Amino acid sequence: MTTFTRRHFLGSIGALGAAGSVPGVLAASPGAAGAMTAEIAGIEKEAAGFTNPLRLPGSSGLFGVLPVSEFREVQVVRTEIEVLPGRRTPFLAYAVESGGKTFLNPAILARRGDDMRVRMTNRIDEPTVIHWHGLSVDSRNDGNGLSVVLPGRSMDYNFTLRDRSSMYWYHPHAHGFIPQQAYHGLASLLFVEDDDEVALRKELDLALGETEIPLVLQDREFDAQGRLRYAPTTAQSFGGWLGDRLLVNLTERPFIQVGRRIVRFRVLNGSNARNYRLAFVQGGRPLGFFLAGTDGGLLAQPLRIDQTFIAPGQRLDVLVDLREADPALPVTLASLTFDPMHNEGGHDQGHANHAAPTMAGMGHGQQGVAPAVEPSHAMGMEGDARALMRIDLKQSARYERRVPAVLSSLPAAPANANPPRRMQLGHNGTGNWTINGQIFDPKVAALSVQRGARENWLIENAERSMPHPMHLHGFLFRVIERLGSPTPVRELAGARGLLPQDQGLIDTVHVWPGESVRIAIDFTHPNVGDQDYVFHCHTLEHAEAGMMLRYTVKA
Ligand SMILES: [Cu+2]
Repeated sequence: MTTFTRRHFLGSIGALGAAGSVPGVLAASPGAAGAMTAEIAGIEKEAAGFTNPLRLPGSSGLFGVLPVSEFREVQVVRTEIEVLPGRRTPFLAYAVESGGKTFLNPAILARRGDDMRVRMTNRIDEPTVIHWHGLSVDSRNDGNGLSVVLPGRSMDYNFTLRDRSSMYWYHPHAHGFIPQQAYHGLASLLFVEDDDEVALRKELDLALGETEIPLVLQDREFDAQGRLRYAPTTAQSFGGWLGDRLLVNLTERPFIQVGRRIVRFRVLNGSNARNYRLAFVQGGRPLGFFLAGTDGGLLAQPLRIDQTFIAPGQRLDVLVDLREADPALPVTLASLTFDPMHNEGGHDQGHANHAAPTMAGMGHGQQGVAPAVEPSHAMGMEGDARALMRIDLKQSARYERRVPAVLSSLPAAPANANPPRRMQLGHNGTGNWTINGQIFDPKVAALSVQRGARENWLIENAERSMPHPMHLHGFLFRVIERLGSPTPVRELAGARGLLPQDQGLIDTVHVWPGESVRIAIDFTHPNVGDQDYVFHCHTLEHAEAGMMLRYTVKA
């Protein structure tokens, strides 16, 4: 760790940005640039030792690519896989047999308009259910946990994939079991493709698994036998569980080899609680890149940025032009230093004191939540500068493509003068997170909205709180404005306080301590009858500790 603070870094970014549409870029100062160089040099040194080839989606096995039309059954099973080299790790997985091959956690491929018709059978000893994260489906198929599948039982999913092209994902959603089951392996990707998607792949000559690479970011802790360790203390059940090892596609310390061309990375933060500040770095400085899409698909235009946060549940679609890189050096995908703003214990907001040993404990100084410092988490602190993956550059065929100026026809966020519905995020001081003062009760619909209504919601996070990535089931939405953002967030923001991801259609919005974020939701859908969904924090431990509400869309 360097002593370098986020302000130094933030003061120095943006000097490398090419396009003019970057929100919040600031002029570099020479002193800050030196500190940034030192931080990034440390990250690159860490990445130089990475020796494990990145796990990529293949034609079978773990993350095997599987067209949605080629399977009708998925089983939730206990199995073993090799996560750390030479070790067998007990693991939970979605298992599919198709065409004589076995898939674990298949990367499902669909065309917009395709049907998902699959029977899920629960072969583990706990209730579970699959939630199709980001898809707009009726509440039964959403798998929101209001009904679950008991051990030995099955559930049939049957719906049409109506959403825009994007990388969605699927994971368990049985309340009481979500963080453990997701942590032990239940999560994978679902790609929906439409004409915009096909056009982009053609324009940039992209191939999934080769020049278009999904990256699932997760943090995990292992015991001496190579088993996943998930044993949150009371404080961690409230604050969130952080693993000390960073995995990309279940590969620790990974590297890949790619040509000097435009490479597309489709990034999912599949961690329970960890946030990342993503950047591509080389030679002590960040390389700029293009944000092409968010949770709900492509932006209207690519946005040139140097870095962005990604919170649990969120996805980013990025284009990196490696012709801008020095061919003699590797590029590193990094998570840069940031203040995780865990302010729930009342220490001063805005101090980047993540290196203090109490930061991993969470809840310190707060009545009813015991402080807990896990020495084994010393390397697992959120906000530390870390290397995620090394990207080695190789000679490649002549490549002269350019990032297109227009990606999609995503309309601007709808204006709405109606007074917003307020969603106040907080906690009760005794270990539960709350929305509007309420702890989640699955039996109670905390609010109802009318089908077809267009609403603004104002999500207000308390000053003494933690960042909360708030996920809405059933509908994607747009961000209208951010107010009261803490300094390091505001420094990345453009007009109306909006961050780069706020330019897209999203299903999960990150709300920092002290922030009020206004979102616009269109509750139009084709489903008949009342529909019940949930709205919750995607820090999985926060949702389990109460930060979820049930809502009804009235027919
Ligand atoms: Cu939260």
